[in-house]
Amino acid sequence: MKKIFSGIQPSGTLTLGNYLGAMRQFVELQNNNDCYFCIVDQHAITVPQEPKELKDNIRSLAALYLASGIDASKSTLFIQSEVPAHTELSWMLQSMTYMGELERMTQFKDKSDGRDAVSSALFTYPSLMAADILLYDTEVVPVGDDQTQHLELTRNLAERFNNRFGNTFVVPEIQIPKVGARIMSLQEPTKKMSKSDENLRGFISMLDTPKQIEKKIKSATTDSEGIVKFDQENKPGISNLLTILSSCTGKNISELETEYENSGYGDFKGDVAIAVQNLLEPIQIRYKELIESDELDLILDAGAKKASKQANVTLNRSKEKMGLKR
Ligand code: ATP
Ligand code: LTN
Repeated sequence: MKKIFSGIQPSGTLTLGNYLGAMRQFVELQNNNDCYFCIVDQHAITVPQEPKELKDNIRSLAALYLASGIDASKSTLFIQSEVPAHTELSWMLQSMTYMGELERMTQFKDKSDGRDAVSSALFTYPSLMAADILLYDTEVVPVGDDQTQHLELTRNLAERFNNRFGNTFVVPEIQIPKVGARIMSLQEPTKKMSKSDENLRGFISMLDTPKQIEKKIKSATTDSEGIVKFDQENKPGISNLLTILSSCTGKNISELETEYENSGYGDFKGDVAIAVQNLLEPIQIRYKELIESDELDLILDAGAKKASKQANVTLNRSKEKMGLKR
């Protein structure tokens, strides 16, 4: 039984990438581990958010966690801003994070690129993420592979704190899925699929209708070779669709290459669309029941209470070590 922590930003409706890269692992892990899953709303506000939309996205993400199979009797589901220990520890960790480390973060570079006004919170985002993880004595962090650099910084901060002030934090390990760790944009398959992409045809939202799913997959960028083969460098579009089909069906890529040896891209894309529709349909049905229910609020209240209790123990321990307590 291991301590697991992960977070997802309520910055839009979750994509197929979020589900295959992160959420699906969470559901498996909760059966034999002590899991904390967080709606990281304070990370979402590092870029501008419209208040009404943010509120809706927080609720929608909570419902999607549950609809995807997170079971509140097994896992602790909560909202980051309802547990103040996260920002408190984040400040302490910022005092030990170097500017140079933050400047090297590729997510910061990607998200600040082209913006006129970049918030200081976007820059210090990784220290808050480290606090999220370290507060729960987390041993394993299941994420997509875009989070590798942030996890490395978290490990460095935990070790730096332990070396300077004595053993305080558990140094966490990253866990990345074998297939689906980086689902790419359907329109620009060299870029990761992202829920905040301005090109709406680039991502499949978990709440897209079957028609929308079909349309987006049918219009996905491919190549002119006409052969269904995995070759990330020369055929990024087809390789991405093969990864999606493999993740949705459980068949491995070479099996699929053989299956589609004599098929055109049209038939292949049709089957990818059906596989995605089949995967998302039951989740969407449960989502519709949950989104209006009071059950959702009860689960989030209980989650914040349980998370606070655990987080405050670690926060007090780290304050004591730093000399912040009387
Ligand atoms: P945004 O686009 O707003 O930056 P995001 O979708 O990239 O958001 P999160 O919502 O915080 O980021 O991601 C939640 C989880 O989903 C993380 O574990 C992340 O690694 C994973 N993830 C995000 N995008 C993908 C993707 N394209 N493929 C696989 N996993 C992904
Ligand atoms: N940075 C992550 C979201 C995130 C997270 C976390 C993931 C915030 N805190 C703690 C794992 C553990 C992202 O952008 N995907």
